[in-house]
Amino acid sequence: MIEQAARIKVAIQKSGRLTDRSLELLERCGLKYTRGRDQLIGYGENMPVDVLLVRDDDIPGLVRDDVCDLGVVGMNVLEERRLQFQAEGVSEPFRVVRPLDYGRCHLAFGYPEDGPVRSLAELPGRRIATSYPRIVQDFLRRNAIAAQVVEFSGAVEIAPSLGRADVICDLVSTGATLAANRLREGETILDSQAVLIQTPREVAPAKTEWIARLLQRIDGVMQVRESKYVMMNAPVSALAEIARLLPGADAPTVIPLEGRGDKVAVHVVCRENVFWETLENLKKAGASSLLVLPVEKMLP
Ligand code: PRT
Ligand code: ZN
Repeated sequence: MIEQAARIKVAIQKSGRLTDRSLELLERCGLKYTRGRDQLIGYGENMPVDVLLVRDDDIPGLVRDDVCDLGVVGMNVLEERRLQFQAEGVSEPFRVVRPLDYGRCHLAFGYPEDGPVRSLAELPGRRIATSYPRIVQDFLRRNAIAAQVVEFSGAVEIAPSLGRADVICDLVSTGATLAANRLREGETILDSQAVLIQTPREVAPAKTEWIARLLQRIDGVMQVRESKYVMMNAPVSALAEIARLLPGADAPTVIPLEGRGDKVAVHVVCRENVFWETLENLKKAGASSLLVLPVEKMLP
């Protein structure tokens, strides 16, 4: 049993849009855990890492207060909290250590299709409904727009039809919600994705090494997501063209083929997806017996 003080606590969303991908990320980093009866903590069995399952809005505060060492949260929630902490005089409550490339969305204005506001120029004097009052206020201040922010905790998109606001500023992913509420998407004020945050304060030395290992594994997981291992046979004369055709390929391994004259086997890791078009072009360049395999793990 590893002593309690040396255990790393990672906060992730308990149930919502980021939950599955966040758990999957930790599992792909090798973490096996058992969930306690209260379901709020997953205890790591094979690593000194415990997972706290909480509301996403609580995650920045848990990291700021050092209840958790790491947390996974959307940039939108993080930025809203950062502005709040800033107003309270807390300068660096947390540090963004990795963008995680999921949970992508953006915070954008939504203008009623038949309303008078069509762009930022017509915002002065209007009411803006949003769940992100600080981000919107900050945007208005930086752009010297005098408009009123009306805070909504949910269902922001119906505020204009209820007569509670003239426009909205809300998260958009596909745009379907805006369209269903007869709102036209306007300017984006924040691009968001899930990010890993860490406390900026020094952690116990016993934790430092495991945090570093976890970050390295996360890098590995992110890298292999799109990576492919490509194998083929090819004439030596085609090697330069093959290297040009393969996207994001590291230095290929070239292996002589017994008794096949100038033909060699080429093995290469591509850091991007390999499409049919690429394989067809490789074949045209002289390659044969092409094989594309997914990469399971990678440690640079
Ligand atoms: O209970 P808890 O507080 O933990 O969850 P929550 O309800 O606050 O958050 P949740 O699970 O809805 O979202 C978690 C995070 O996912 C957000 O903070 C964002 O970082 C990210 N995310 C990604 C989104 C969306 N895409 C998204 N589309 N969060 C919300 N939406 C909503 C948006 O508010 C709007 O109502 O989906 C609607 C728009 O979607 P489209 O596809 O119609 O454009
Ligand atoms: Zn929330």
